[in-house]
Amino acid sequence: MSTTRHNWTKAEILAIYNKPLMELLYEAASVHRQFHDPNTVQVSTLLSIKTGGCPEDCGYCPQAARYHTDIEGNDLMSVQQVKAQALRAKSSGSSRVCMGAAWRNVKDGPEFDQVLEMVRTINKLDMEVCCTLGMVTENQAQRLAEAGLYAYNHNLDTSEEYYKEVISTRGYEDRLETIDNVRKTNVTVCSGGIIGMGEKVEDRAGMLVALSTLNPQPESVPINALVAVDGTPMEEETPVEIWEMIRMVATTRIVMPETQVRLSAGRTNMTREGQAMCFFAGANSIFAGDKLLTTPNPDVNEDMEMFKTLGLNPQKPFIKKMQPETVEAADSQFESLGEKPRWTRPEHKIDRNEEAKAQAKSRL
Ligand code: SAM
Ligand code: DTB
Ligand code: SF4
Repeated sequence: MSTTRHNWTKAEILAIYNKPLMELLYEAASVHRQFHDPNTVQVSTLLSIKTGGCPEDCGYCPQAARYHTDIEGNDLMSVQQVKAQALRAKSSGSSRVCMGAAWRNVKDGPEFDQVLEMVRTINKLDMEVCCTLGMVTENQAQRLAEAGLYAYNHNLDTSEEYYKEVISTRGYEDRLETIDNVRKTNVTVCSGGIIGMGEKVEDRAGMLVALSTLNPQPESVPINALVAVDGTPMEEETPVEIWEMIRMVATTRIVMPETQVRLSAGRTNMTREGQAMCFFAGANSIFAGDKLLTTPNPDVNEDMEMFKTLGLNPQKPFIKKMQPETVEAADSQFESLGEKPRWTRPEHKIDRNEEAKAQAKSRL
C-alpha cells in the first residue's frame, strides 16, 4: 500500500525546507532510495515547436510578446522538422521529447491537428512524448491521449498568493483545471514551478502544498531556477543560490516520494558538485540539449561526462508506465469540438510587468 501523503500542510513543508542541511539531505536521500534507483536519471529533450509572440504576461517569460527580448520568434514547426529533432534527441540518449508552444491555450483547428500528428510521429519512434501547450479542455486532452501522448506539462509556477504578482492574464484556478482535465485521461501529469522570482520561502512551500495535495500527485515535478532574461520584468532578479535549489529539490522529494523530480532550467549556473547534491537530494530527471526553449542549457557532452563521473545512467523510456497506443487521425473517437473555452483573465495590475511593457513600447 502506498504511504504517500496527500495532506501536507504549509507549516510541515516549511519545517522540512528549513531543517539543518545535513538532516534534510539524509532524509531526502533515504526517501529517494525507497522509491527509486538512485543511479538512474531520466533525460528529456525540450523542443520549442512554436516560439515567441505569446499573448500572456508571465513576468518570467522571454516569449511574452509584450516584453522586448532578443529571442527569435517562429511559427509552428513542421512534423518532418520535429521528427528529425526527435531522432537527434533519441540518438543522444534522451527518452522523452517535450514540445513547448508559446500559446495561452490550445485552440481546435489545423495547428492543433498538426501537433497531434507530431505526437503520433514521436510515439512511433518509441520515445515518451510530452507537450506543454498552455490550458487544455478535457476533449483536447483526450485527443492528445489518443495520439499517444505520455505526459502533459502545465506548471503551477509558484503559490496561489504569489501567482498574482507574476501573471495577470490568467488565474491559478485555470492551471488547476487544466491539470484536472489531463488527469481524466491516460496521460501523466507533469507540474512544477520556478524559484528565484522574488517569492518568499512560504510561497515555495505553498506551491508544494498545492502539488502534493493533488491526488494522485503529479508523476513528474520540474523545479526551475529562474533564467532572468533581459527585457522581462524579472531581468534584475538575483540568481538563486545552489543551497536553495538543493533545499527545494529535497523538500519536493520528501513530500512527493514517488514523483520524478526534474532539475530543470538554471543548470548552466550550477557546478557539477551542485548538481550532484541535487541528485543526492532526490532529483532524478534533467532537461538535456544545448537549449531549453529559448535559453541556453549545458552541452549534451558535458552532461554525459557528468553522468559518467557520478555513475548515473539515463533511464529507458516507458519504465514507469506502459507506452500508450497511437490512434490514427482517421480512427479517432474524439472529434474536434471547436470549443471556445472561457479561461479567466483577471487583468489586475502588476507594476513590474507594466513597466517592462512600457519600456518595450518606448523602444519601438
Ligand atoms: N505556454 C505554455 C505555458 O505557459 O503553460 C507552455 C510553455 S511555458 C514556456 C512552460 C514553462 O516554462 C512555464 O510554466 C515556466 O514554468 C517555465 N519557464 C518559462 N520561462 C522561464 C524562465 N525564464 N526561467 C525558468 N522557467 C521558465
Ligand atoms: C519546465 O518546467 N521547464 C521547461 C519546460 N517545463 C517546458 C521550460 C524552461 C524554459 C526556460 C526558459 C526558456 O528557455 O525559454
Ligand atoms: Fe506564454 Fe507560456 Fe511564456 Fe506564459 S510561460 S508567456 S503562457 S509561453
